[in-house]
Amino acid sequence: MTEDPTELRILCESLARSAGGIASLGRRAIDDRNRFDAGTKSSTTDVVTEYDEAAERHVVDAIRRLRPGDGIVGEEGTNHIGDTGFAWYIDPIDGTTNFVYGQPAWSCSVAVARQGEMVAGAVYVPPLDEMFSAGTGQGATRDGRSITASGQDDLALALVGTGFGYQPEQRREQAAVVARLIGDVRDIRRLGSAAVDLCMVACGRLDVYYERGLNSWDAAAGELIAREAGAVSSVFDGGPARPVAMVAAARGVHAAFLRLLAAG
Ligand code: LIP
Repeated sequence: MTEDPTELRILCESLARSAGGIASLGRRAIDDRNRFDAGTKSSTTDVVTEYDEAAERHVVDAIRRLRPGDGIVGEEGTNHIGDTGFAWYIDPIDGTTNFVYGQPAWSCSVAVARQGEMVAGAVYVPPLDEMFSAGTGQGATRDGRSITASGQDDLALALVGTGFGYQPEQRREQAAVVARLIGDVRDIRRLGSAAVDLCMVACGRLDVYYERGLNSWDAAAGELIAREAGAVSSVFDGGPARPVAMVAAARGVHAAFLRLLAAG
């Protein structure tokens, strides 16, 4: 089995695109029925559909067929321990609330790590028909064309993305942070998909993204794409990026944003 980041990146793109095809069929079915059926997970607002599950099954089956022995972690319950040193992170539909409501910010995210370090990842955004991807040391692309994070160096002019968890008290605390930041930046956007947010930073459509409480699968591909596009990623106090307290920002505003975040 290949260990080449370029070949792994191509496989990530293929798997993300195939997940997007399954999800898009579901989106059209929801439109045709003019209603959605969804289960819930961590709270009554944390929804999951048959399309999340079908897309994850498709990706997992492909990985197990093509790369037997690799580990696999998926949002909808997949958790295969591998013995090859490679592990895959699958978010079959990131932004499921947007997906069921027909809002545009939802995506299919596939990433692969080697010995715990992400080496390739892809985020496909079906409503935009845009494929973001990166490989370690290869830079990042949107539809095969190189992308870079913004050159923004004035925090007061930075467009900042964020998101909220599914527990009411956590959301109130997160909203209080937004209320504290909003007067010191250009504006705030809550797109609804961490993977999309991170890709927006990667191509300069956002200058900063931050969010507490993500899962590995939400951020695995998007953080690599943002970093390979020249953004700086970290946790809120500046340490190495982790989903629990994710920040990805244009290099010119990253340090200033961390100071603003800490000032509360
Ligand atoms: C979503 C994240 C998003 C967050 C949402 C939700 P999901 O993931 O991508 O950033 O703000 O609350 O957690 O649950 O739609 O896959």
